[in-house]
Amino acid sequence: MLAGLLIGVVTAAAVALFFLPPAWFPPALSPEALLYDSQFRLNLLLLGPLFLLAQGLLVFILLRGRMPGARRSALVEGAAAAVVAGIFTVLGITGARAWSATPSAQPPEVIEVYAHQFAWNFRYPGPDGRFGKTDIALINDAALNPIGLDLRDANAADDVVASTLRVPAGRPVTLMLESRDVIHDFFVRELRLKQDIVPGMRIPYRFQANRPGTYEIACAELCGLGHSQMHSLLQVLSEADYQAWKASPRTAAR
Ligand SMILES: [Cu+2]
Repeated sequence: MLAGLLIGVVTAAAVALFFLPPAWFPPALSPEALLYDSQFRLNLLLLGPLFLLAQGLLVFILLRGRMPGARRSALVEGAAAAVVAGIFTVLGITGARAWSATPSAQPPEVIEVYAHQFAWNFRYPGPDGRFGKTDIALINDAALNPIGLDLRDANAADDVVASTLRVPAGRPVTLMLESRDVIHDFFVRELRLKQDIVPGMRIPYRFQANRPGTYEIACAELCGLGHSQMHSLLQVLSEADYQAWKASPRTAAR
């Protein structure tokens, strides 16, 4: 009896959270984020009623107690399993489509993202369009070389390393995500993106931000004592502002 009432209250509270405005997502920033939002709504539409039905039945059965002489029905159980399998197949196919959709064929702006305990750095290739060499032995935070840029390499001379991520609005960007120590996670709410960054791997993420503005980048993987301090900013600039920033001296990047 008590368990039934408790489950009823918890279910009602969980459903109420979806209707309170502060708990909802901030406006989407990219076409990819809009796709993920529609996938999320589809999940909610298909699974929400099923969740309520299952919880309602559970509460009903707990309040009513065991019925003498009740028997299992293989037909009902089989039908329920088939409905659930059908729903998950549909969600699997539509979800895979939303995740792999590439809205633009334009070549992307490539920016490297370096995560470490407990800061973010972003590298741009500079006017030559080429990333210079890096060497783990050259990493030196005190000398303002957090990514180990090898300045003996000609391609590295014009590379820009910044602590704020600036991207142009309205055209595709590919981030190459790397970590120099432990697992971190690149999280921007407006992009609907949470991507783990695994040491030893270069993980690409392609997106297109369509609305100029400033958005928070947070680390979403508990990565040590300073984890809560590990955040930065994503600045989406108009094309003119982005080109002006790129043309400015490299000290402006800091
Ligand atoms: Cu982190």
